[in-house]
Amino acid sequence: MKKTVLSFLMLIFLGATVNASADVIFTETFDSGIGNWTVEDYNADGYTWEHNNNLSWNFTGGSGGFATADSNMSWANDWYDALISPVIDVTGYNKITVSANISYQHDVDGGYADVSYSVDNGTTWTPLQEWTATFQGKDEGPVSWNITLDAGTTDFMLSFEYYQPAWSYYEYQVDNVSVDASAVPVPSALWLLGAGLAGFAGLRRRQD
Ligand SMILES: [Ca+2]
Ligand SMILES: [Ca+2]
Repeated sequence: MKKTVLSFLMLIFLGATVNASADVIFTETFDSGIGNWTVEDYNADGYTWEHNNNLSWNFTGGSGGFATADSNMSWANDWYDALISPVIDVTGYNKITVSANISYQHDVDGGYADVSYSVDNGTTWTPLQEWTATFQGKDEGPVSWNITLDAGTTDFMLSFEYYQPAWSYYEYQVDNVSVDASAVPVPSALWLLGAGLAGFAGLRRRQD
């Protein structure tokens, strides 16, 4: 009896241990460029996301270089541009935590900065957050989002989109993007719980 209960508890403990670990599956500091991210110049005006290495202009709370969609740099009339991550392999994971340092300086003319993700190679996007007021990571700290993926999901992408309807001094900056992932906690814990209970029931039957 005691041995069975101990085995049961060990199974639960093993389940908890297996599921507690999270892997860092993607990081980007933008310190040496925008890496293998892609840019989408949706308004096709030739001005879009770029790398900036001027520390004194990094308002995200990050360090070194950063990615920016900077209305002031372009003198463009409007902005509609996205910074899109490479495809990140999430095979075997269903819990994702995305974190980033963000700075968005909102202009009186309107506009927004948003973050969204895709699990179908960029065909559809699910919003995580949209800012329509100034938010600066140097004051607010990094931002993070928890996502539960459907079983069988393999591809994960992030998009940082900037819309600005008129010329502005302001900009959307991104730094220190990180994706943490952990493996399928619920089904494995349930399986272990089931195995433990089955063993316990078997012992009870033998005792009867
Ligand atoms: Ca950086
Ligand atoms: Ca553009």
